[in-house]
Amino acid sequence: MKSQQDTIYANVANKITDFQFDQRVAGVFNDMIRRSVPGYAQIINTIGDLANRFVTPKSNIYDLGSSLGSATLSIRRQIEGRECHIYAVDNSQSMIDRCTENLAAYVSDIQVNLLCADIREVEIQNASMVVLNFTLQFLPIQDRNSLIKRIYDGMLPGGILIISEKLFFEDNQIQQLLDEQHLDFKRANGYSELEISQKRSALENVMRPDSLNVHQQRITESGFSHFSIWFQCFNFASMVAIK
Ligand code: GEK
Repeated sequence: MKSQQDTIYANVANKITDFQFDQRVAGVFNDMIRRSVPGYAQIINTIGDLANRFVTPKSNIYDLGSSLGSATLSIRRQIEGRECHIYAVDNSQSMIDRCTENLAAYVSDIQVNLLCADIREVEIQNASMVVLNFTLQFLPIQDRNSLIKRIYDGMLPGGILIISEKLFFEDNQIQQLLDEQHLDFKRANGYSELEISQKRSALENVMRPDSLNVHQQRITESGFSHFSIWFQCFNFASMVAIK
């Protein structure tokens, strides 16, 4: 996949506007997410491994907030021959356009339906796997419970939901420590203090992390039988829930 280096916040901006998944972001997204999210490559690979374990023949898989299709590609490689449909959904047309190119670059017998739509409006049915890889944190907080409940209702028994998120920690000292460690990760990946602080301001109103407790409660109340965090690096985590 072609991806330019992310320099979006490299120069002083007169005014920092809210972060948007527009054409500029889609063009540098692979570089941006790998340099900003600790463990991203590991999580993408593991999503493929989990697909191999959990996806059942003739079922549906949903990649909600699919961006450039990294999770979809990882899943598709593992489930050849199972006659499944993958639905990759994103409400950014720029992401969908680039994702279409990425998917077309590889041959597969698995059909991927790319939908430019709001994940709150997509019907989930016959699903053996649903992925929310760093997407739930961008939804308004009041819409999160109903989305998880709808996902649960559309899943097959034994199906798996993967939720990866930046986490918020109620313990202030831990919150500060893990936040600093994350900033060090970004610095080590070449982001300047200016880039880090301008991006932070842009995300302030757009991305609102929940705590692990809030995630667990939401998952349990929606009816899932099993829940665990399976990956954590600093304040980034990936969780699994099984119906
Ligand atoms: C990956 N999962 O590479 N409806 C549809 N899409 C949305 C919505 C919504 N309501 N809100 C946000 N998005 C990907 C990475 S990025 C995470 C996911 C990040 C989309 C948004 O357009 C963007 O493409 C994606 O969710 C979030 O595995 O940038 O930190």
